Amino acid sequence: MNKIKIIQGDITTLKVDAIVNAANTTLRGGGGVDGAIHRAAGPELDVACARFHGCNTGEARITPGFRLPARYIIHTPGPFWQGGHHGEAQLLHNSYYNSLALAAQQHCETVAFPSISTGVYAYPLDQAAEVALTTIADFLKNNQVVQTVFMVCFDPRTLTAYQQAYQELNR
Ligand code: AR6
Repeated sequence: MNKIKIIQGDITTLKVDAIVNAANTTLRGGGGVDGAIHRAAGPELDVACARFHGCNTGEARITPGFRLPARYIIHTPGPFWQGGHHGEAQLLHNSYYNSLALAAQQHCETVAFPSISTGVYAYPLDQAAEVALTTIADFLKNNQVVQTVFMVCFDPRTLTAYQQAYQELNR
C-alpha cells in the first residue's frame, strides 16, 4: 500500500531514497530550499548540476545526494506565479509528476518533496497544495515502485495548508 505522509521539518536531514529540490531553470543553486540543499550536499552538487546546462520549468533532473543522507536529489524548477493564467497549474503538476517518474525509474521507494513554488515563486499555498497532493496521489495509484512520499513542510502555515488539502482530497 503506497502512502503520502505530511510532515514538518528540514528536507536536507531526511534519509530517503530521493529528495526533490525546488530549483530554478539554471540548476545552479539559489535561495530557499535550493540554497539549503546545495549547502548540505557540498560543492560536488554544483559540478554535477552544471553538466545539465539548465532545465525547463516542469521538467526534472537527477543527481547523487553527495553529502546528504538521501541517495539522490531530483531537481525541478517549478513555475513562477504570474496570476494563474500562464499555465502555472499544469507546470506545477509537471514538476511533481516528472520528479516521481524519475524517482521510479531509479527504483526509489521513498521520496520527499518540499512545497514547490510557494516560497520565492509566490504560488498561492492552498492552490499549490491541491495540485501537489492530487498529482502525488494519482501517481501512486498507478505506480508500484514508489511506496511512500513525504510532503515536507518547513513552517506551520505550510503544514496546515497541506493537511487541509489532504483532508479535502479524502472526503
Ligand atoms: N526543507 C524543506 N522546505 C524548505 C526548506 C528546507 N530546508 N527551506 C525552505 N523550505 P523556495 P520556490 C520551503 O523559495 O518558491 C530559489 O532561489 C519554503 O519555506 O525554496 O519554488 C530557487 O533557486 C517554502 O515553503 O522555492 C529558485 O530561484 C518551500 O520550501 C526559487 O527559489 C519552497 O520555497 C524557487 O522558488
